[in-house]
Amino acid sequence: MSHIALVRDVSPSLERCELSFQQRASIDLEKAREQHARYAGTLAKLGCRVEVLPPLPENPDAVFVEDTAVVLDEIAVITRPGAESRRSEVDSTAAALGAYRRLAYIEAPGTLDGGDVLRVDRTLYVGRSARSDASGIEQLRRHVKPHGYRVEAVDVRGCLHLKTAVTQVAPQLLLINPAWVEERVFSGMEFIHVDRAEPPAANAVLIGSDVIYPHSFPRTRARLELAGLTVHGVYMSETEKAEGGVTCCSLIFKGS
Ligand code: CIR
Repeated sequence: MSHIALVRDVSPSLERCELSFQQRASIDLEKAREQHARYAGTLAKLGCRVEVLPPLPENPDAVFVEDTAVVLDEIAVITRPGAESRRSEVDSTAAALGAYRRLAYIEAPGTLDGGDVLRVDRTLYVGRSARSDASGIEQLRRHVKPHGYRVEAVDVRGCLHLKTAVTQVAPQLLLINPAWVEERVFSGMEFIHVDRAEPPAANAVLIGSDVIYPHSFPRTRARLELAGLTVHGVYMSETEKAEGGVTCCSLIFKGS
């Protein structure tokens, strides 16, 4: 099954990004663009057809396309991002996704960021975060229930999104920072913990049996490799300064 990966180039205004937990650090735009191009190249190498969304130079966080939609095999739910500065990003994502999926929308006053939605089989775990509220989560539940998905709201603390705290790295295996989200909500799953020295290391992209993972977290990467996983390293230092991880920079879904 081939995958499509939607990405968007780094905006020149990235340095004015939203920040919730980190101090503002100066971002090398050239380097950010180069790293992003290599990230897209890794997606292509792993079999994704990479589609580049139109640039949004005035939207600092527009490279983090994951937050603008939740794409399932049956439907795409266009989000209403929790940060007001990000709301205008969704139109171009919707225009692109309309070619592949029936669209549904999170409506005001609800908010939802795609970074808060972790799909494991037919369960969508959704972070109750500063970005995703009860109304957004309930609207998502209504849209996906007819397609056989269960929505499970999960408390997250200390980080931006649920997927900053936990992502899937193999069929029954989650990579998790247990200080930010509790393991017990993910019943039936096994876990790899991030190394204590690398709190933001739980964000990985899984494509088939390949894991895309930042070079920034070598200790946790060693744990993934010890578990027998195939890891493809990417440099993400510049988007990490904007609190973005590897999942944030793409929307990956099955093509036809
Ligand atoms: C934001 O605060 O919205 C951006 N600076 C970072 C978004 C990262 N996205 C993600 O984790 N899915």
